[in-house]
Amino acid sequence: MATKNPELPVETPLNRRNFLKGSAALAGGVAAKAVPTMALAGNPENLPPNVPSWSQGLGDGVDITPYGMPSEFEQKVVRRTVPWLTATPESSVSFTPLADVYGIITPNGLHFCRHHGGVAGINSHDHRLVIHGLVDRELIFTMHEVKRMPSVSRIHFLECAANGGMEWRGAQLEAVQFTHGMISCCEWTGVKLSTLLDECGIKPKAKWLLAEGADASGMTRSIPMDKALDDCMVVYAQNGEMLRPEQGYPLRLFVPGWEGNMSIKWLRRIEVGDQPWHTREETSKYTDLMPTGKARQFTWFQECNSVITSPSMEKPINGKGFVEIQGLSWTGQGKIKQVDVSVDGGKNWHPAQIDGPVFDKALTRFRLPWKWDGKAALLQSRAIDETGYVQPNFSELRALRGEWSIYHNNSVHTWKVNTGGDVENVQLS
Ligand SMILES: Nc1nc2c(c(=O)[nH]1)N[C@H]1C(S)=C(S)[C@@H](COP(=O)(O)O)O[C@H]1N2
Ligand SMILES: [Mo]
Repeated sequence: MATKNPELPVETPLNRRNFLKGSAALAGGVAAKAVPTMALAGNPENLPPNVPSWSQGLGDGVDITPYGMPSEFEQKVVRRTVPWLTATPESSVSFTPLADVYGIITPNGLHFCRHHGGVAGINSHDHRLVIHGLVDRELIFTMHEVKRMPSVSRIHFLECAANGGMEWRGAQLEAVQFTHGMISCCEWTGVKLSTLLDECGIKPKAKWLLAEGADASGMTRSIPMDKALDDCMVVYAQNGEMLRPEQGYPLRLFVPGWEGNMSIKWLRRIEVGDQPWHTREETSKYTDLMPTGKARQFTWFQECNSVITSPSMEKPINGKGFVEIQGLSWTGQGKIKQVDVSVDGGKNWHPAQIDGPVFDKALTRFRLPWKWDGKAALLQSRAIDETGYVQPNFSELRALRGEWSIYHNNSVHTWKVNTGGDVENVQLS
């Protein structure tokens, strides 16, 4: 599905009076609240007590969809792009529809994409991983050889360092898909990088790795050896199937909790060295411009962050009464410990319920039951991770970092609920 910027799936708030009128008519005057809201949008011929069209004949056989697709009625749940953001789609980003995913696992077809030179269309039989440099044995692995090695499967988020980056200087984008959708979370399967390095034998002087992709951008990143041996993986599968081409098929580096750009896709080469390639001109890195005019570098891990995904601009409130506030939280430094939610712009905080099990460096869903009284409200979430770090608000973050960064915006985010139930992206001073 190569849909570009289809209309956002906004659920229009229901008019309360129509709701009551409609349900009474359909239910023949029986208790209005017993009729589900969805019924109002439906074709009366398919509604009780009629037999709907899909019950009147046989459906498709088991052989119709060898590889299954989502329901045709979910066509608006897709990745989207912001056309003005970049000059070309080959060096750009698409966003995960965070308001329309459930639980903590991102379906493979909805994983955000960030490419610098387009998707490399690799034939896995011809793909090789070369490991060389400060090693006892320089080795070339086929995919078959990589898959023969002891494997691990782990659930981790992957987040672009630029997630939220367009909001540094003010509220700008009109969907949670765009304010926070450069994050996804999958079960990744592959070989621990330490297992591969053991196979080659690293020399005592080895302190850094260079990872290189086989795409047209030939993207490279330097990884410190401590991290490489700690929890990095060379993965070939995501959520139970081989990686999607967009995610680096057939092989990618996965650096848990760190900036997405270090998780080199279409991984073809690892060079072992004694110093970072950052210091050499041929390799780029991401830096954060500070108010002083100096830049921070080696800002590798993704700070503790969270966002409310419903209500949100895509999920306005349908009338007064019960609303479950829901959202996602994450931290590159371990596990989420607590998430607080405010409905009054941060004056009062309420501890949210955390959906377990909570995984290390993984999306963590939170919920808070709320009764909306129909008045304007300012919704916020604030995550705390197991190191005790508390997600900052914008004034705290700007005091530290200014507002000229592109990367690492992990500020508390605010949604303003208006009296009609629609939601706006705002920033509190
Ligand atoms: N070879 C290669 N690896 C790459 C990139 C790329 O363009 N080429 N983009 C990086 C960036 S900036 C990010 S955020 C992640 C995005 O991974 P995804 O497209 O699977 O979401 O891949 C990283 N690895
Ligand atoms: Mo990125």
